[in-house]
Parts: sequence; structure tokens; C-alpha cells
Amino acid sequence: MKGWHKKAIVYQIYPRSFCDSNGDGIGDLRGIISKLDYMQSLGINTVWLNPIYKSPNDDGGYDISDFFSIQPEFGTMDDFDELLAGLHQRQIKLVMDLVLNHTSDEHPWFQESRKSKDNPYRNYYFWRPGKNGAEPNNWPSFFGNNAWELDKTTNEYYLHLYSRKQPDLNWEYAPLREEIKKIIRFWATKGVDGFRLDSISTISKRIDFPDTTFNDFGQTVKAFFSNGPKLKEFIAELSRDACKDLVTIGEGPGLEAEDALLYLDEKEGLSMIFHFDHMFIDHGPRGRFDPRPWSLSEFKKIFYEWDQALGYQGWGSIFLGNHDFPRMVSRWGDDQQYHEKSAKLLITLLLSMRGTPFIFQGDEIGMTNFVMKSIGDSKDIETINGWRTAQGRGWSEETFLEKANQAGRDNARTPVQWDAATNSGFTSGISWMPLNPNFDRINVETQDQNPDSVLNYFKEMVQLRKVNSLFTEGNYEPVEGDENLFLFTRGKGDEKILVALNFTSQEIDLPKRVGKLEKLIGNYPGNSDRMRPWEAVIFKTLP
Ligand code: TEU
Ligand code: CA
Repeated sequence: MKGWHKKAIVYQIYPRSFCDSNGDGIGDLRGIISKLDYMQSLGINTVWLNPIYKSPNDDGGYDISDFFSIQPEFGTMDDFDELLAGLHQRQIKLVMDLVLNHTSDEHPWFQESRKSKDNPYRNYYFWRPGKNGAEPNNWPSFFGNNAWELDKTTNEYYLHLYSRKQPDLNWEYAPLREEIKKIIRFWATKGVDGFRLDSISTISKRIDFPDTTFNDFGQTVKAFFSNGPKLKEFIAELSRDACKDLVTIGEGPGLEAEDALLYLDEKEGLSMIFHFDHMFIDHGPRGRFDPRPWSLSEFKKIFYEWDQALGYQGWGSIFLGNHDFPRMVSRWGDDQQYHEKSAKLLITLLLSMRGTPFIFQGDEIGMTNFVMKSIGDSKDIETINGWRTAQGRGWSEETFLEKANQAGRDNARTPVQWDAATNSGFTSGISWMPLNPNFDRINVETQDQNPDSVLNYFKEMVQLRKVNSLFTEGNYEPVEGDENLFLFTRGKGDEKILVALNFTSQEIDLPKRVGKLEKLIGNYPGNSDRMRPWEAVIFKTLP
């Protein structure tokens, strides 16, 4: 059944770092099963699971070598079936993560494809001869270096927009599209409720492969990788033939608001998309390790513009962090003095915005960025390759480490902090990734016992959103005020609420014109005429 996604409150699980059941230091499916009651206690009604398929794990499982089996480190197909049943028993839907832009180079299709120019699988990928003894064009990959890799066997290059172990699939080739439909049907038959389609914005290539004319990576993604000539056609075909009753959430790096509408359609398109305009707000020309300053005004404008563009035709996905970005409280809040206040403020924003909210594991307790002491601590291909590129430009380790600690993906991937015991209750063995040392203070067990904790505030906000349809159905209007306040109303019929968020550690006045208000929820006790540091309040507006 479609349509449920508008009422979804999604909890994102990164399996490797969620909970380890067998002491090998790696989170797994039985670990997730052991936390089903916890998920239910949060009040969420949907889980998005990052990839759990068989994978050499070059890129955290986004390099799939078998779409029909479970990564042995994560468990078995029986474990999966039990997890799905356990979720459904609790009225929680499951959204799987599917990577269809590329496979692992260890996938049998690619193993065949690389063998000879006339292999039946040759066309599953993009193979091109070199140009004047070099790569076919100048496209950079997301993870540094050129996006083409020379393969000795046939002396041709294959395309990889991500790592060289992630060759891009050729959607132009109809037999490949049929294989993809089989994968979707296999999981749909098991009863999964939907898919988050990884990097779906890049599946249709400009097959003449023109050189990029931009130095700015983000512009290259927009103009050359994403939004390709057959994207609409490919998405429509997939939706018609394989995703009929499934909710689909397209991950859309490089998509602009106007393009997004082309791909959102109840029947012949995606149910929702993830855009990245706010998530790339501080990325400079060379991406995340090349930061540029950002302002709250810009940030607010992005939310407004997307809401306007999607209107009531499409539907938005609201998120402030995931497995690819720093922790939301460290990035948009103050993870030191105002840790608790700002974590609650961001939860207020997530759960009161128009669109479907996605919360990443650990953000419900305000987990923070992890400070690596050397690049050797990084487990992420993007950081490791980024460091290689940075070295080529003469950067010192200290300089790069500072950027990686601010912007890298490792930040989101440290294990979930369950309690204050050894290894935070994540594993009884040696964790695959270091724990954030603050788990003695920031953990589920401690917060569960404290009525004022971030965790309990999260649960309250979830309940508020669930009982009041204004949060899902109401329209969204920005309200003018101090530039450091994020103010907006949600309204439906005669009912209206005002969401007021102070994104600074200074006190700021609310604008005079807001009228009579009654507080519904907030992160400070009592009322104040001024917004206190990192204060978040939702008011009911009174006539
Ligand atoms: O990410 C694709 C994407 O949007 C990239 O811009 C992303 O921000 C990435 O971190 C590169 O900077 C998806 C997955 O979420 C990511 O984990 C994978 O590495 C990537 O696709 C390749 O499958
Ligand atoms: Ca394990």
C-alpha cells in the first residue's frame, strides 16, 4: 500500500554500529532484534535500514556483491525474516536501502563484464577506450581522483562515480533493468514496505560523456551526474513494473527543487526524495573537506523554497543528519555548553517541519561528533581518499584532520551509546570502531531515567506529532523575525501553531506581531518574553 509515508516518522539504523549480539564487535541483525522494544518505545512507526546485503564493505555496504543474500557479518536470511516480522508485529514498517547506481566490482555481473569486450555482461557497465592515452573524460569521482579506472584485461576504462570498487551500472541496457526489477520483487515478496533508493538521481548518464566545465564539485554533480536525460523514464518504468505498492524514497544528490517534481508521482514515480541543499550548505568547491561559512538565513530559505516547490504535489523528506554527515547537534547546534538544549531544539525542528521526519540512530539522545586523533582512526573511504588528495595538495595531517573531524562521515558511525558500562553496551568484544568517550554521560539508559533528557523530549515530540494532524497536514509559513531565530507557523483550518527556535546562545526577542500564544512544548521550563539560549518552543496561537 502506498500513501502511508506522509504519516511516517522514520528511525534510521546503520546496522554495523547499532548493536552487536555475538561479541565480534560488529553490529548485526540479532542486535537490532534485541532493540525492537526500544524502537517501539520511541514511538516511531518506520525503520530505514542501511544496506545489509552481501558486500566486500569497501563503502560501508554500499558496494553490493549479492542483492539476494545477507552480509554474513550481519546474520542470516532467517534473522532478517525475524526482524521484519518483529517490526510488523509492532506496527513498524521497514524501508530497505537499495543501491542501483552501481554494484561492487566483486559482483558476478562485473566479474563477467570485465572478462572480454564481447562478454554478455559487458553492457551492464560503462566501458570506454582511453582518450589520447588518458581517461575518457575529466569527471572527478565523489571519493577523489578521476571517475574512470583502467582495467588491464581489455585495456578499457570503466566508470565509477564513487569508489573504484563501485562500477556504475548501465541503465540504458534493458536486460539490466529487468535484473533490477527482480531484486525489488524478491524483497517486496518478503513483505518489505518500501525502499530508499541510493543515488537514484545519477542513474541516467550523459552517455556522450562530455568533460565537466566546472571546478566546483557540487556544480559538476548538478550539471553532469544528476538529472540525466532518461532519469524520468527509468524511474517511471521501475515504479510501474516493480514498485507498485511500495513507498520509494529517492536519494537525490544534485537535484534542484524544480527537477525534483519531475520524479515525484504516486503512480509513475517516487513517493519522496532526499535533497541535499541544506546538507551541502557549508561545502566549498572541493566538497566537504573544503568548508565555507553558512548562515541561518540561507538555511531557512532552503527549507522554505523546497516547501514551496513541492507544494502539495510532492512530499518532502526532512533530515538534519544521517550516516553520511556529522552529528546533527555538533553541526547545527552547540554540543558543549548547550548540548541538551540544542539537541532538543533540532528535534523540535525535525518533528514540526512539513514533510516526513527522519531521525538517525543516536540523535534521539544527542550523540556528538567523534574526535579522531589521527587519520589512521578513520574507517571511511571518503576520509581516507580525501586525505590522499589533500596530501597531493601539500596539506598537513593536522589541517586535514581538523576538517575531517568537523565534516567527515566517521562522526555518525561510532557505535550507539546504550549505557555507561564497558563499550556502552554496544558489544562485549572489541568494537569495529572506537566509541565516543562521552558515552559515560550521553547514553540511552541514563537518559531513560531522566524525565528532562533529550530522549524523553524526543518521545514527547513524537507523540505530539502523532496526535495532532496539523503537524502532517498543516501548511507551512515562514515568519519574519530576528535573523537568528527560525520561526514558522503550521496551520490547518482555524488551528495554527508557531514554532520558535533560537539558534544562538544569546537571548533574542520574539517579534511583536505574533499575538496571543499558549505554550504546547518547549525545552525550558516556564514562559519567558525573550527566547533564551537555544530555546525551542511550540505555541498554539490564540485568536
Ligand atoms: O550517498 C550519495 C551521496 O549523496 C553523496 O553525496 C554522499 O553525501 C556521500 O557521502 C559522498 O560525499 C549514498 C550513500 O548514502 C553513501 O553512504 C554512499 O557512500 C554513496 O551513496 C555511494 O553508494
Ligand atoms: Ca556481531
